[in-house]
Amino acid sequence: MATTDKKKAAMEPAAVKAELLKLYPAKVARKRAKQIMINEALGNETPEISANVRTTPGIITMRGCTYAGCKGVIMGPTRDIVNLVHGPIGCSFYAWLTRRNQTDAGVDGENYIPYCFSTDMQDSDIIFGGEKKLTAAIQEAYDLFHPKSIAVFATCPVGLIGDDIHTVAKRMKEKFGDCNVYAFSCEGYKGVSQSAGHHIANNQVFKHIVGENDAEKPGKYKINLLGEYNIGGDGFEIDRIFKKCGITSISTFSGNATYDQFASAHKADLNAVMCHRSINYVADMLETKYGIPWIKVNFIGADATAKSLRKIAQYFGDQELIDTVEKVIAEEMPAVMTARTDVRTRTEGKTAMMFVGGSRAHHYKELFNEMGMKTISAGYEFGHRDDYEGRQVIPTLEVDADSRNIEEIHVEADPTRFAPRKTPAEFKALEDAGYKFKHYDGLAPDMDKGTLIIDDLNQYEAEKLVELMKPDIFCAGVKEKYSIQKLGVPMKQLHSYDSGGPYAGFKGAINFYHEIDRLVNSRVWSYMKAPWQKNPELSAAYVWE
Ligand code: CFM
Repeated sequence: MATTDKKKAAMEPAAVKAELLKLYPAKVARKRAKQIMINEALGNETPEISANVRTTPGIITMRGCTYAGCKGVIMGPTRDIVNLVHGPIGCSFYAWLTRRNQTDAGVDGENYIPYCFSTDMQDSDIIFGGEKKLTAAIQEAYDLFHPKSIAVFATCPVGLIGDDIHTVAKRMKEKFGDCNVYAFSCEGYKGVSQSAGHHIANNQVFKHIVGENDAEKPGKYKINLLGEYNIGGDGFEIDRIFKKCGITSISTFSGNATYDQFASAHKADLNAVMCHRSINYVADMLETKYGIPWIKVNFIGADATAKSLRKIAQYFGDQELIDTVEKVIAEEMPAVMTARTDVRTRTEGKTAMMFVGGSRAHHYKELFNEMGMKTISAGYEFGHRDDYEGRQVIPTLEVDADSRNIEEIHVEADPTRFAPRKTPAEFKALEDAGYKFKHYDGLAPDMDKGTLIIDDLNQYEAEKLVELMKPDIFCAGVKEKYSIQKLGVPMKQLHSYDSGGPYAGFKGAINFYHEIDRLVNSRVWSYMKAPWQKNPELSAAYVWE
């Protein structure tokens, strides 16, 4: 086994790529070839990758749909908004808590996340129209809960039959007077992946909620945390750290978020962006309309957490905050280092592969680095080229029919509420000191030379990759979990965290070190014998043998 492993590890990336493409028809192979990139250059010379393009029909993609991105990802994690799905019950069921967003009902006690709200469309609604049913469902939710807000989500059939969900929402909002009702045209087919759903959600949240509450918010260092969804309690750990540092989080988009937090988001002085893919639209719009600058942060990885906290402190430039942040880092790091030093004796040099969403494949590389582990192949399900190559490619991105399908809303500076957060001289001083606003380099420059970066990896390629390169751990989602484990390789879900977590911040890093250590060093895989290995009368072999 040892010699085979060595041979696999030595396999040239070009040869691996050729193997992945070998069985495809010529046309499909040509298309996939552009989405499989050998990371040959670093920095701005990153080779180009094809991303955010349609999956070839017939390929078992890891992607989700546009509705998943809008309802499941962006609005699902909020706690006091009734998220009502207009569609068949299956769509509702699959967007109901499967993503493990955590919420804390807080003092007001309002928390709708355990509920599944659906119009439960039937055949007759598809034939005769579902607007009446939707109106009744909104009324029922209002009568039962009197929420501050009701959000309506369109599933595929709604778009196909042409229910006018926006007019229904508008009428109900006017009727209630004390409940903001709005709708999302996020039919599953609207875009090539869940990424389109993020954009649709961001637009509506900005149009219908942000800026609705002008009351001043207390706090000295006020920020919004954008693109943090509180999976497995990540957001709670980040909130704990912010609190210790004296940083006030006005709103998180959207883990454990409330309607009022969204409505007050324009009161913050800085936007810290975690997941660039899902939320950079809101960051841009908040800057244009209200003058709030944004920076990229990452709270996955203890070192990355420290770096992000320092970046926030540097922005405010206040010595008191800078000192508190240093004090917090000094307090938190010893426990992190004890755990890290311990696991590194067993994890150093091990290899990982990660194929997750649109940002985690990058963020989690930090945690593996801290453990001395090497990421040999990574990619996104639905990242855009800027998430791979950096934001400098945005002006060159092709606008195709699929992207045109999503409304681009035009945002201007608010005539009364726009306020620059710093003077031009202060901005210049920060930039001269190397501070970067509105900046993201993407995954590729962080990956080693010669590693494989693959967009929209599919079931077949995932198994092939594992067979060819035999990583010590593979990270993706539940759809991949068991097929990979059957190949004898431990699999960690980086969407749902396999019910574990948090992995963000300092405490999260310690959790992650311990879990990954157990997974990559477990002997359970060596006990996994196939029937032909136990019975000499059977003859067969694993593909990689
Ligand atoms: Fe952003 Fe996310 Fe992700 Fe994402 Fe997602 Fe997710 Fe993800 Mo699953 S918003 S892009 S659409 S970090 S649900 S919390 S884990 S695919 S990498």
